[in-house]
Amino acid sequence: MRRRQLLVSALVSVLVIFTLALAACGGRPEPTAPAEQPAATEAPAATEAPAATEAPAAGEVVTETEQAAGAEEVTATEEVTGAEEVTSTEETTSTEASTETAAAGAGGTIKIATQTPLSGPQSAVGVSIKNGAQLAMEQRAAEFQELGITLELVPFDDQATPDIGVANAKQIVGDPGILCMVGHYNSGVMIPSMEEYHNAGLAAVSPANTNPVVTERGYLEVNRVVGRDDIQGVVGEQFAFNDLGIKSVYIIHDKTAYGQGVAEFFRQAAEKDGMQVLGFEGTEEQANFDSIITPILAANPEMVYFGGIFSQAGILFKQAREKGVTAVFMGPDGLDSSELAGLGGDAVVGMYYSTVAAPPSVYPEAAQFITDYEARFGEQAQPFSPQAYDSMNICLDAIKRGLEANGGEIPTRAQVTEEVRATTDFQGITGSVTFNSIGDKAVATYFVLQVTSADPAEWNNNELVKSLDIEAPTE
Ligand code: ABU
Repeated sequence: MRRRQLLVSALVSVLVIFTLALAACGGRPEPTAPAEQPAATEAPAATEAPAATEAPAAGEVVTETEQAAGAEEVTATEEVTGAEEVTSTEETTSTEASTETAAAGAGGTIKIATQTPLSGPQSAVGVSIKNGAQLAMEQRAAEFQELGITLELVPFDDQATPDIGVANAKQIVGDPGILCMVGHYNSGVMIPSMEEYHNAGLAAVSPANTNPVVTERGYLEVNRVVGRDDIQGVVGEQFAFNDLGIKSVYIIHDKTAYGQGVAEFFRQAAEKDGMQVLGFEGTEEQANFDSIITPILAANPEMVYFGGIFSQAGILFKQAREKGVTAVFMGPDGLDSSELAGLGGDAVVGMYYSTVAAPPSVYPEAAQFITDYEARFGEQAQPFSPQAYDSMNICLDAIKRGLEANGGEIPTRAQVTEEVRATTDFQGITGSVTFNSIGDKAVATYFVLQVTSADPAEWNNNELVKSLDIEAPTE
């Protein structure tokens, strides 16, 4: 018995040494198995912000670039105008990429869903995300047709509302023809919806969600091509403290998982640096911010930081300036939309925002996308649309690898999920994507930009003042 124990112990030691040696050699970690499924009631409410924990240190800074000159100039065309009208939980009729019929005897139809706000105040970005994904699919329709596969886009409107996102997600996973999902825009919608994707084994690639929880549940199905708020919040604070010399801040957030979450990360970093946090308030107000602005005026901070989305921020900042708030304004990537300039006007000129998206002009490989997008949709792409283009191509590449492995037979969801997570050195228009063991982009770029014009058509010409490549944590 004792001999057997010694033998087992020796075998375990050899295995551990072998595993450590493999890791030391830089071997790509195996995808994490899905974590134990929490009961549906355990999924946090979308409006519930993550508990404040110690501000995590940003991962290793791979490269840091100070931008002396402004972003590359792009030709401005029309401003994005409003949303497509669709029913909240019904599939819209987007078959632009699927008009051709599959060749006789060939594989059939493969569907990919999108979920974003296609109506409501956040629809400018939501529609552009859907359009970016659609453009990628349309551009590859012929390639798949040659394999006998008709591609079909199935866009859903989550209205930036958690319950609608979940209801849509149930429909999405209920359609066995859907093999991948590109979305959401709002982390607060993705977090409850991803329980459905996870339960159904459906791969999801987010072009925009930055809340850490999105990947921290360790679901094999859930991935994102952008950075995380535990890093973004710290990047924003360090820019404010170190580069702008800000010593006091008043923080407002929108009470969502995203907005409150990133505001908490900013606050924790500020407190660590000794910056005075003169206020930390949440509000769901959309129109009249008097009750928020009065205490800001009394506190007289050097900076007002808003954790939330452009549709609320533009109005808040405009009213704050009108009421006499002279502080520097700042916020995270939820502010990254030309709609912020449209709503905020001169009040937002000169303000700063961090983002994980950056203008398409920052990415040399996105030049053709910019042209194609404007030709196809008659307006400029919004932030996160290029990321949606890349997310769709990651789904399509994974499906194609599955088709090849199956000798042309349509792959299962499980195969597509494994193939998406195995994405390594994908060369997208927003850079190279390798997913780490929990589905984060292994190294993501974080940008700080300054708004240069009140003209929404000039949004993509905002001045890039800083960019940092930072490795994501893996747990
Ligand atoms: N990261 C920008 C969109 C907001 C969110 O993640 O909820």
